[in-house]
Amino acid sequence: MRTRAAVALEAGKPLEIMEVELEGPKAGEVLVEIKATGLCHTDEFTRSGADPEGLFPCILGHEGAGVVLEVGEGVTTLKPGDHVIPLYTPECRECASCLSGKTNLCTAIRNTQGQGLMPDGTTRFKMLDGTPIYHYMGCSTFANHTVMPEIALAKVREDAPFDKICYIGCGVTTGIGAVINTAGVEIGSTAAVFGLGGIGLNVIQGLRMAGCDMIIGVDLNDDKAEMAKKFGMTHFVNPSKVENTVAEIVNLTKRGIDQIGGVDYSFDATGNVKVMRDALECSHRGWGVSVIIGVAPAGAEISTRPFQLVTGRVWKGTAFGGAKGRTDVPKFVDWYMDGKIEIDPMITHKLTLDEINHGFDLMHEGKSIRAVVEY
Ligand code: NAD
Ligand code: AHE
Ligand code: ZN
Repeated sequence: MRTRAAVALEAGKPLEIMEVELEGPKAGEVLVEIKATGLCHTDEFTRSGADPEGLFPCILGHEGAGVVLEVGEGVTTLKPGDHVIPLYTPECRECASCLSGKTNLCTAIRNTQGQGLMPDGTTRFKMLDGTPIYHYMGCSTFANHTVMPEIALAKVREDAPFDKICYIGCGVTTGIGAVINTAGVEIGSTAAVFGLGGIGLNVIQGLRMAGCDMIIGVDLNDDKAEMAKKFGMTHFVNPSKVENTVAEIVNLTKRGIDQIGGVDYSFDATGNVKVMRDALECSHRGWGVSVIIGVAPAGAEISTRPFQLVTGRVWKGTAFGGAKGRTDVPKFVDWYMDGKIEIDPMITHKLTLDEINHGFDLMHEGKSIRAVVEY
């Protein structure tokens, strides 16, 4: 069939909207009509050329929601008409990682997914001249139709609006999951969140749900503070306006007769390795846990004095908020529909597919939290 897509032809170039060829689903695969997709900073990371795994031409997008149109041979858990959220972290429930119960990082199709291919080693997308187009994070939601493995689709309730729940496909689950699954934040904790964008705001929302007493938001852009306050931020630090961000956070959190400051939990949602270091070092001696969410460009490395860890701080990372996609994503959708989590105010812009490059401009200008393309 033919479908419309925003194609990344080359790193660093605007996406080009065009008709592409899409082959139908093979065994174990599903054809999905994408109804809406969010623009995550990770899409921009790859579009820009900063992603060591970036392949071109490709169809980006990994934060979508849609409807099953057709299923391939052997597909048993989905049928045409089902509403689904694509999963860049699938859940096969059979690989060593899934069976370990210790990680959400299913390894069933990771190798081919990282090569921009379907599990059989081929692509379903082609340009009209026959040039193959790579898949992206196994999802490619910047196309009106896509083909996905059955294990990479979460079936969700049918009364949930696509233009809101698409955000559960990455940002919402990543931010809230980082708090609940990865950090395991307890009631009464103190926390610092670096980067108050589409991910950081969801970390803040997760911290409020977990019953945090103090939530310190950190961002270079003062305009991000207003929305963060609405989601539960209690204090704001702009690193460009203080001499030392770590000292500022430590001072805000001094307690006890020793007056040793530091947050119980910190989160990096910027992708900047210097910020990751600050996030670790502002966490409390003896027990502070710092979680890396941000994705850093090719070649970037983190560093700190080992003494920071010797003295009890723990440095962790999280992908998709530690969520097991097929099991947990339907629950996130229920939480949204039951009013337990908020999504609507974070979707600051709605665009058509033709306007998608404007969505990346808004991201660069710091004007959007989430721009969502509706097909
Ligand atoms: P975003 O662009 O919406 O937000 C980033 C925020 O960080 C902005 O508000 C920006 O002003 C702020 N910022 C940038 N540099 C800063 C600095 N030096 N100090 C303080 N604040 C700074 O991006 P997003 O969609 O929220 O994504 C955030 C990061 O999380 C990206 O690196 C993205 O690739 C990554 N991410 C990771 C996962 C995962 O599973 N680990 C999932 C989604 C996104
Ligand atoms: N391709 C990059 C790494 C990108 C990355 O870390 N992706 C996250 C999801 S970001 C969603 O917005 C992830 O899930 N990683 C686990 C995985 O297996 O990809 C690089 O540096 O090579
Ligand atoms: Zn994302």
